[in-house]
Amino acid sequence: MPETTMFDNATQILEAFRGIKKVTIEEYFTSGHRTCQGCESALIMKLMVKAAGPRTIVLGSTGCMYVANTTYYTTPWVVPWMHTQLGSSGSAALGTAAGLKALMKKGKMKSEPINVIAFCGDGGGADMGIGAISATLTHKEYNSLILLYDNESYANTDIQLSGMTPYGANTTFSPPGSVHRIIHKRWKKNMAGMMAAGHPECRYVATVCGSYAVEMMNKVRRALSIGGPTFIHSLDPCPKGWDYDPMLSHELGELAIETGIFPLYEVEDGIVKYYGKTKAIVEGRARKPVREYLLKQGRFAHFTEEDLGHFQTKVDEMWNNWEIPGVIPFKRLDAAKSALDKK
Ligand SMILES: Cc1ncc(C[n+]2csc(CCOP(=O)(O)OP(=O)(O)O)c2C)c(N)n1
Ligand code: SF4
Ligand SMILES: [Mg+2]
Repeated sequence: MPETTMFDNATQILEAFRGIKKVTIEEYFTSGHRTCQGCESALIMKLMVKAAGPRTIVLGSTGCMYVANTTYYTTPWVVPWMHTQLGSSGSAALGTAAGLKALMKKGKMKSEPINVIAFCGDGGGADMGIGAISATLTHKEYNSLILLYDNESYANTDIQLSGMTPYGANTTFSPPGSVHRIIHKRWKKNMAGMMAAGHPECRYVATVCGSYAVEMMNKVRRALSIGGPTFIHSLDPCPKGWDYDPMLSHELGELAIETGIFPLYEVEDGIVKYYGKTKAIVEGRARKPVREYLLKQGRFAHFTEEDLGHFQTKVDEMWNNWEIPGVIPFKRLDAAKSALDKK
């Protein structure tokens, strides 16, 4: 069998869409799903596969984007799609990419670059499946994208807190009470920063938000065309878990970025590039107060001024003291020095 382009990790050529009018009209995630009204994770699925195009295999770990999307004989997926175990998005991505390569090498299927995307929720990806994702990001000989859709809870099983749930949020595992108002006191994991910092052979990591759809699709296109394993973290407002009117989904996504809570950036070959409104913040635009974001959501309705102040201080620290603001949490030299001086 002749050696083919697949063996040097050829990928599809997916140019960035230059503006909304240039976006292709074909849909590969269509009607037939049963997600909640205003579900941003469903929008992310639609944009993700639209950006990837028809020669794509999607693998999805258990969670809302599996259960609500493939209920008994119905599915919105037009491309081949497979469910995988809750903590297995990493192994599903790696195994599928390796399987395709082996089949092409043996001449059992036509040799062509096929996109492999595995998605996972925050519970499945940032908690249960983090080891497998990490392993996949070390295998530079296989092309795949892992997209973590972060609705900040184990939503499908009724909104339990995950390692990505924000400080103080009301979930079914952390209901505020009269004795203890704040039950969940841990700060959210920094998934994209962790994946970028810890995997030197992963060429591309990005954060995205569905409120900025064209930019989001272009990050997917970059991730799929650069070669090797890549990782994208998307923050997805969830009307059910966050407790707000579904019409606010888009606005909440914008506010997460404008308050600086969720910075938009990409790390390509070790170089950090901010984009969109995050870039404007880095260049000096004032961040909106976090209360504008938090108080629009029922899950923070129990917050007092003290709680809002604590949240704001933590976000300020991320911008003022981190080595790379919003990306790498090691203390900047001046911030570390003043912390030591205070001791
Ligand atoms: C090993 C395993 N443990 C528990 C479950 C039950 N379960 C199904 S979906 C789910 C929630 C997953 O949360 P997340 O990954 O954040 O996705 P979301 O539901 O929020 O979309 C859980 C706990 C399971 N399917 N498999
Ligand atoms: S619970 Fe949240 S993530 Fe799940 S389908 Fe509803 S809006 Fe989407
Ligand atoms: Mg979740």
